[in-house]
Amino acid sequence: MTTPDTLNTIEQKVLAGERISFDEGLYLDEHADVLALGRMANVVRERKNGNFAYYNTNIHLNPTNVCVYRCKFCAFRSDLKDEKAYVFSDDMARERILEARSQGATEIHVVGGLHHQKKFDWYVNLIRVLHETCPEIHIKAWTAVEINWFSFITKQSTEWVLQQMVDAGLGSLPGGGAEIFHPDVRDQICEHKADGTNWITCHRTAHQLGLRSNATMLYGHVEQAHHRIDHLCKLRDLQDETGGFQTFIPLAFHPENTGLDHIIKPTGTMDLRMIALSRIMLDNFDHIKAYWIMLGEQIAQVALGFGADDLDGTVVHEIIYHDAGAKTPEGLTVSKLNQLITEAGRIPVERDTLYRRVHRDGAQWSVGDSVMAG
Ligand code: V47
Ligand code: SF4
Repeated sequence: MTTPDTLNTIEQKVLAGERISFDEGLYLDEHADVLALGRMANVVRERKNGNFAYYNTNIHLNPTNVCVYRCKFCAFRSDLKDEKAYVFSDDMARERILEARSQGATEIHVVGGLHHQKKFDWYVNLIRVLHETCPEIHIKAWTAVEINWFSFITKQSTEWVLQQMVDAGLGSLPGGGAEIFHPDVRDQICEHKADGTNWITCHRTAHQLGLRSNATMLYGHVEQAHHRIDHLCKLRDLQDETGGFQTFIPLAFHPENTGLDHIIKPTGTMDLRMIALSRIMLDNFDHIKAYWIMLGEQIAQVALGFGADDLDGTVVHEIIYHDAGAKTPEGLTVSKLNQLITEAGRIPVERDTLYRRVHRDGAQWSVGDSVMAG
């Protein structure tokens, strides 16, 4: 049913802080205009995070691009014998985290391919090398798909795998690998890797072990509105159960050099709709991230008025989206992030991975209390 009354009823619920249902979410996705979505999302955003907008100082490390899987949306992966195949050595990993330290990074974000020949020890050792070199830097590493692969190759439980990683220095899990949970879509774009249930189970286990994690949704490919809403409802259910998610990141599909290169990249309006819709649906998530690398600086900045409260970080050495055609720079300076946020009328706050305020005194930094969240 498409009527202004329906939109009005949903808007009243959102303004009253009430949860909206699957059907209401679907209605918004299919019928609401972007400004109506933004208006509602901004209320939720300001209720949870006031006028603050967060960023962090981080660096990425993708330890190998060799991958046993062939996700159709991925331009990053490589076969074992491809010219572009690479694998990080311990020395390269040390060099990367020392570079992170020299730039004042509080976080290193580590995800990569599932290498045909690397044993579990290689992945654990990488985390240990990073942690022993710079113990002050938070290691956010391995998607649920990678954790699932480690369980497969070791024949051990998810809990065991995560515990080995925590013992080596892992601090939290990023949100990647979620794509779209619904099997009708997953079977078309990444049929062999961990399915939606595995992804959810992995994050549940991580939360039960006391780890925090993020969640993502890859949109703008073959999925439809009901798949997106299903995805958001599954994340909302798990968050009700564990409270372990920190932030949700809608990821815009970049088609270049992928098996889906006939699809046109989502437009700015679609990007803003997804930010707003997720802010409205995920009433139990504290943060929604507008990942500027993916969205571009301009849309990410505007997204701060459409539900987003976080721009991610300085992100030096990004490969995954640049292989898929992203035209954004590989990194932004802190002063540029501050400028984007301030011009959007928000107050910039540097946070660490766990959303604690970062205080800087020259080259030294320390973390304070948790920044407000609703
Ligand atoms: O799982 C891969 C996506 C994800 C493409 O947790 C693509 O803070 C668009 O999850 N077009 C990995 N997306 C990155 C990720 C992430 C990024 C930033 C912050 C955080 C966080 C997590 O990237 C993959 C997949 O969904 N991806 N290829 C592509 N062509
Ligand atoms: Fe491999 Fe990840 Fe690319 Fe899929 S998205 S092919 S799992 S590197």
